[in-house]
Amino acid sequence: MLIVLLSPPGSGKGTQSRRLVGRLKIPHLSTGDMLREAIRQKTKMDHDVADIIRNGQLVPDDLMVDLVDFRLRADDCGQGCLVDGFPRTLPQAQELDRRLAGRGRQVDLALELRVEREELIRRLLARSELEGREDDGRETIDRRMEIYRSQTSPLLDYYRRQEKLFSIDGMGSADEVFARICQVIDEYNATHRSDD
Ligand code: B4P
Repeated sequence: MLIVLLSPPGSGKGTQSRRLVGRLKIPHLSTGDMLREAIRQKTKMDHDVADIIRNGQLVPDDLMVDLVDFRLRADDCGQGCLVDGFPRTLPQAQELDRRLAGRGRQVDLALELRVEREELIRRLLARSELEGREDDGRETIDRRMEIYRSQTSPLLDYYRRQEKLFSIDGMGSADEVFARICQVIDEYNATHRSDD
């Protein structure tokens, strides 16, 4: 099962993905983690990714698509993958679909975690205290939220039109949110097994 997780910064993408892959036994592909790791390893890239992330902007689409596509072609993703934080723009989603279709594959499910803006800000500021992530400062959070609104949220309609979108209440404790996600996935699996 190929799942994409689309949600605003601070909505719990990383938190829930780590739990979900333990249950589904599929790899977790977090583009944020991949980029941070590339920065740590000083991997040579065509763009100053560290600067882009520090400023809360989006890394260019061509780089992101190549990075994800390369990872998805690995053997361990053959039975599926949970892609967290990608796609983030319409061109990323369209190119992902095009490349997957070329291999007879597709995105099965797109999950959205819905969290109120004040709570998103609260979580990111709390993480900033704990982990000191450079993109969790107040001004950068606002920029990331605006980029989510203008560039990523149109993807909700893109997947809704394909009847793949499931929106989940992301408020409450991480355990509560996880239980809701599991319910959606269990229902999806039950329906799809009975379609076979
Ligand atoms: P990400 O790493 O994806 O950053 P994020 O949106 O903040 O999500 P993350 O998974 O880290 O946080 P979560 O909501 O789980 O991206 C970072 C940057 O990389 C982007 O800004 C961009 O520059 C670049 N990038 C990544 N993908 C890209 C793409 N496809 N195209 C272009 N650029 C890309 O958690 C946040 C906090 O909330 C945590 O501290 C967590 O503990 C807490 N939390 C979670 N759930 C909670 C709950 N239920 N209750 C209380 N706290 C909770």
